[in-house]
Amino acid sequence: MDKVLSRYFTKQTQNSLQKELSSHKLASQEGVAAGESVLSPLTVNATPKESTTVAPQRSPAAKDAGPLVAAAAGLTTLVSHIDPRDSLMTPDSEQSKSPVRNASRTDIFRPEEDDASPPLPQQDAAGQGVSSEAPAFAGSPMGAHGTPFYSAPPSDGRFLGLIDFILMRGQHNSCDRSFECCTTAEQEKIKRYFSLRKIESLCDAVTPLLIAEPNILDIHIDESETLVVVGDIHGQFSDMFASVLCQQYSRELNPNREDRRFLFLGDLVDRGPHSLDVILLVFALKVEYPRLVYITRGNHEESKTSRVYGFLTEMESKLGSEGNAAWSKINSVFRQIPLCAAVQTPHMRFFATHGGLSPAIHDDINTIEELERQEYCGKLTGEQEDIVNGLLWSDPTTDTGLYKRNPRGCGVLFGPAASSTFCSRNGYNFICRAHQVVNDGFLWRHQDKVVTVFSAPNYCGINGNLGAVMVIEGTATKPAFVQYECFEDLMDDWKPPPTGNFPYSSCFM
Ligand SMILES: [Mn+2]
Repeated sequence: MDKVLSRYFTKQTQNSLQKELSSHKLASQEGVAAGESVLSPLTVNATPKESTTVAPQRSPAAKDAGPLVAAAAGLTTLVSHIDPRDSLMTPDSEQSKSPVRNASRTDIFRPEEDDASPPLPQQDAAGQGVSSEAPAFAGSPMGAHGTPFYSAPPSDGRFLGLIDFILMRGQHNSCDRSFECCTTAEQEKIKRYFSLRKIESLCDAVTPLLIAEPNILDIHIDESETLVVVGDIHGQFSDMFASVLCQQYSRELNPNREDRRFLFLGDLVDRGPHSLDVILLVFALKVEYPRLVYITRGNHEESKTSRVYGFLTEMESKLGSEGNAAWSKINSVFRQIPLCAAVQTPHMRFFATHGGLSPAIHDDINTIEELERQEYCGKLTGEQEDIVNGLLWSDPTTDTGLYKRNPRGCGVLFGPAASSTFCSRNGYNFICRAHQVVNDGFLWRHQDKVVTVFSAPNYCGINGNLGAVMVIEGTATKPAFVQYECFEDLMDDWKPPPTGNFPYSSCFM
């Protein structure tokens, strides 16, 4: 365990993680021991416990099943090969119906000397460094490095440099590098972008965009578009960069090379080592491309949770004396994040949220639309609080038809009848949610009325699960899923490609 933790997490987070894993185990035991009759379905504890779902360890056979193929051209191709024989779970009838599409992705690294450009954006006379970024990077978050992340024009322009900086950290896999080991140029960028002033500027830019969005995002995908639905990331920036955002990098595969749209279902922060990179990148993409990037709130986008499960510690570690203020500022943005989404394509319509349902919704989405989401954990009525708790914390079950107490201590367990009734009354084909580790990265339940998507592979470095994203193409009649292994595990065998032979100019197409 120690070996896994030391490889996977920065030293600063290892101690807190060890503590958390211990309490995790306790929470799980308590959940099993607690009688259902102790609490009514809507009773919540003041201090909700975290997930009690822990997947079994990955078998050696399954780990070996993720081959790393070094192509002769020097381009490294990582293929997530999912063989049914390597399945970690006993196949059940629901799971076997899942439409599976194995992932194939192109490695997106480029050689280190690539770091010589782009030039640092120049600060203006007042030291604001804001307006001057736009011209240098306008329309090209990747700057001189290659194709822009999005071909669409940016809405603001001030945060293209930040996007470029964080993408470069992913590209060079440099997040784990200590500050002292970075080059002077890298150190300057870290000080510049991971500063309270920059974070406040970004938060002030993203907040009005989020406030303007309704509690239930109304997302329409037309025939030519593709929506990538992303479950929990939990600070696993390497996996988000290499296996989630590659859905956009590989857009040459899309019809008409359309930009792919993303819907993040929350739990971007906590637990993993790089919540700061993850949240700043998603916020910056939201500001610059508001129609291409959407976020719904998870139970970790909440100060009482992110204070305890790693994000605050990470912020204080990385920003020093500014860490607490920056963490507070980001948490003030969290309060404005929409609660769920209704996604409509020409061929399907589904409801998406982080956790799930609540009996307080009464199968009427008007109850969700009417509440003041920024007042969650404070001024909402008890009934409204239960609605948000359900959306952020609930889990599906087959132990009951409708609802029962959730051993997490917050939200509820909702059964097949609850899912079916909610979908039929509101015209949804299914519910997509995140919030639980599942071995294959996705799992259909409730006769295909509920799908769980979890995008953090080998969660916490110990779960051995695959990650997955749900890909909704405008022409498709059913969702597809791209699965992937943990990037850090694959990196154990990764060797940098020979300098000069690496065809990096095409890697971001
Ligand atoms: Mn969650």
